[in-house]
Amino acid sequence: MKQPLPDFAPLSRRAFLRTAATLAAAAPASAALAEEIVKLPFENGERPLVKYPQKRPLLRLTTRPPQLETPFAVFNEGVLTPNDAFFVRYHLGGSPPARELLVPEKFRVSVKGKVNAPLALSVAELKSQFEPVEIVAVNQCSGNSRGFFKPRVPGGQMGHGAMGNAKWKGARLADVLKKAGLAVAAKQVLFNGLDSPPLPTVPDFIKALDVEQALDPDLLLAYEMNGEPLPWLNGFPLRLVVPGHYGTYWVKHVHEITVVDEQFKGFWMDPAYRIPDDPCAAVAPGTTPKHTVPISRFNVRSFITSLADGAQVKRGAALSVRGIAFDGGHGIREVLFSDDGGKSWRAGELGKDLGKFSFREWTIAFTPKTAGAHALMVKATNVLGQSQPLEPLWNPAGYMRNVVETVNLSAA
Ligand SMILES: Nc1nc2c(c(=O)[nH]1)N[C@H]1C(S)=C(S)[C@@H](COP(=O)(O)O)O[C@H]1N2
Ligand SMILES: [Mo]
Repeated sequence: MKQPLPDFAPLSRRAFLRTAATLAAAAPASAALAEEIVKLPFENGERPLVKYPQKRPLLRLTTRPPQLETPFAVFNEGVLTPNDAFFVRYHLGGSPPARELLVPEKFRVSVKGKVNAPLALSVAELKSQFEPVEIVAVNQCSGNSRGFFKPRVPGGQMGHGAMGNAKWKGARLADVLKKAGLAVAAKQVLFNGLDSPPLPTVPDFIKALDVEQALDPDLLLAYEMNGEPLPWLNGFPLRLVVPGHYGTYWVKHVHEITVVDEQFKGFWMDPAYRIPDDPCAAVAPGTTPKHTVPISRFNVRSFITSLADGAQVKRGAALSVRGIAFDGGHGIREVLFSDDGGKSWRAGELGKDLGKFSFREWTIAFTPKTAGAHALMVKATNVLGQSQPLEPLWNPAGYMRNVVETVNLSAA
C-alpha cells in the first residue's frame, strides 16, 4: 500500500523550495512582498501573516522553529478547524523534520523497551493490522492565550489561536501496546518524534505518560486529520492524539515508543510543562509555586466567535451571537451569556454534540437596544460542574488561561 507524501500541490515547486528554505534557514532574504500584520491586543502583539506549505497565511510567532497561530476568525467558520488553518508549535530548532525522513516507504514507528515483542510498524501496517478509530478532539497548547497574562510571563506570546478542533483517525495506542505486550514492570511510556535538537546541549523533545493513561482507549496513533493525511507541520505521517489533554503530549512525527520501568525525568516533563500542584493550577501573581505536577487536562473555556472585540453593530438590529466551548473531556453542560458585563446571565443554545472532546457550538439571540458600549461575556460549565473564573488565574509559565472572556461592542 503506497502512501502519498504530504501534498504541497497549492505551491509551485519553486514556491515550495522558497518556503522550505524559509523554514530551514532564517527569515527570507527579500521582504519584497509586504506581509500583512495582525495586531494581537497586548504589548508586542504584532504578527506577520505568513504562508507555509499546506497552510493558508497564519500568524507567525517564530521562524525557527516555525510557530504559527490560527487567526481567530477561523473559529467562526465551523466547529472543525480546517487543516490549512490549524496552528503549529515546535520546540526544537531542527523542526520540522526534513521531508526525506518522512517518506512512508521508510517511516517506521518502533515499540520497544519493557515489552515482550518489540515492533516496527509502517503506517500501512498500522492501518491494516489495527482497527481504525475516529475521534473529534481539541488540540490546545498549554500556553494558548499566554500573551494576555498580567503580570506578563516569558514564553510564546500567543493570542487565542493556539488551539484547534479536528477529526483524528488512527489506531488505538492501547491496541499497539497490547500487541507488543507490556512487561509486568512497565511503568511509563515515552514518545519521541523525528524532529531533533540543533545542538547536543538541547534536550530532545520526549514526553511520558503513565502506563494506565497510555492504555486509555481514547488515545490514538493518528495518521489522518479531517479526512486527509496529517499536514507536514502537524506531524506527518503519524502523531499521538491525547484527547482532553494539552498539546504538549500530542507528539508529532512519532517514531519511537519506549516502555520503561521507572519515572521518566526528561527536561520536557521536568522542569518544563509543570503547573502548581493546586486544584486551580494557580499561585498569587508574581510568586513561585512550592510544588508542581505535570500539566494534564484542559480546564473549561468558551469564546464568542461571531463578533470581534471592538466591533461596531447597529442599535436595534437582532444578532445571532455564536461561539464555542470545550473542556478536558467530560463534556459541556451549559453555556451562559451576558450582554451587560456579567450582571445578568442567560443560557445559550448548544449545537450538535460531536463528542466530549470536541468544540461545542453555542448560539444566542441578542439585540443591542441602546446606543453605546455593550460588554458581552460567555461562561461555560462542564458536566462535572467545573466552570471558568471571572478573574484570571496566574502561574509563572502562563499555562491554562481560562478566565471568562469579554467582547466589547459599540452600537450606533
Ligand atoms: N515532535 C514534536 N511534537 C510536538 C511538539 C514538538 O515540538 N515536537 N510540540 C508539542 C506541543 S507543545 C504542541 S502545543 C502541539 C501542537 O500541535 P500542532 O503543531 O499540530 O498544532 O504539538 C506537540 N507535539
Ligand atoms: Mo504547546
